[in-house]
Amino acid sequence: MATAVVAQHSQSNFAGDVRAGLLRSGQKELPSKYLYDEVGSALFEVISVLPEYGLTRADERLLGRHAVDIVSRLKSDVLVAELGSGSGRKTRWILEALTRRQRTTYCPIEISPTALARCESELGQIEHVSIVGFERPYLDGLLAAASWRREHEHLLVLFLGSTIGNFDRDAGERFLAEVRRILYPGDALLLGTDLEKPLPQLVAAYDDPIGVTAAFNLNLLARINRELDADFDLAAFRHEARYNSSERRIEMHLRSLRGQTVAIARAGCSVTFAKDETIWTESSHKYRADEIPAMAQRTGYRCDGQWLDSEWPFAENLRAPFARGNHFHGPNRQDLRALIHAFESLLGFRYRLDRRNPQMDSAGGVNRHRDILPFVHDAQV
Ligand code: AVI
Repeated sequence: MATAVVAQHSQSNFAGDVRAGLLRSGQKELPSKYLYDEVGSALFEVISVLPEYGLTRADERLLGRHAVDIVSRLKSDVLVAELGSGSGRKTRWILEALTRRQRTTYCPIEISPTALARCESELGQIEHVSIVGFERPYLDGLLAAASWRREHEHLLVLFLGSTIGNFDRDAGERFLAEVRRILYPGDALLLGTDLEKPLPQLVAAYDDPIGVTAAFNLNLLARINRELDADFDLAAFRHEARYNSSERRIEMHLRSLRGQTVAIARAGCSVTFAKDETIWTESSHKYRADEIPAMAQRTGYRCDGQWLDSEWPFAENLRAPFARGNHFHGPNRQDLRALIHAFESLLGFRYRLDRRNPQMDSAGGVNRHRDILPFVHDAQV
């Protein structure tokens, strides 16, 4: 029953966002979070192994090489929370390094139940790791994970894969500052950032020759056809990846190849496109390694370490929250727990995969480890 509520709730957001984005004056836009339905998520997995798209491999390489060093810089007894865990593959390195010194609770935070299940099957077999997944938007999930930790535990927040690059720069900084507000001194944030690189390399990463990224982008229109009963002719749109040098970002667009009108029944609208008009579907901002410490400072952190990949410019950045004067020490732990519990009983649900809990283990399979209370599902931040 909870799943039905999710579907209804998220579909009405989807319809509203599609209508707002396509009927706005000026540049038409669709939020990039809608690229990731089941088909889009599967296509993204393929993108991540394309020879032209080195980002995911660089992220994995850095974590594989430096996880032990990264973990050695953390205070002991760490609870790991990951924002947008995806399949969880990269996280294995960090969890394995941590389990050399402690039992570890890992809290993946995802709005996609499929991604959470994939993450559990990827990481659920690591000894001494308990997984407590939160099917929530990032900040709600992080608050819930923060309330889960025990008195002596520090939080390590993972925000990998340069997902920060998909936020506009200001919004990204506001988001990191919000994360900071949930952290206490002694906690840490590990942030993956894709770096600037030569233009041909950058464009090829988002416009690969076999067309996987084009399919990933066009799937957004196919998804609108499937879920909102629209009549987009996919052959009348073309994927485009352009570099915006003043904003230092790759933009993905869908270009209308002719003048056309598209009906979107379940969004209650029709949209007219001029020939060559585009829908902007995603931004992927690129960074310079040396701008990251200043960005950390602006959002309430200091940089405790940076690791760079030599094959594909990419940086893993370890940030520690600094206390601004004496007045900021994170939210009071008891207030936070009370707030979360009130929030959970009103709106929340807890998705739990706990391999340490003997009652759950004796119950058997993965699905029986889930303890689902009623919930309201929101769009991802
Ligand atoms: C998830 N995100 C970091 C990817 C990126 O590179 O911005 C999404 C992506 N879009 C096209 N290719 C990959």
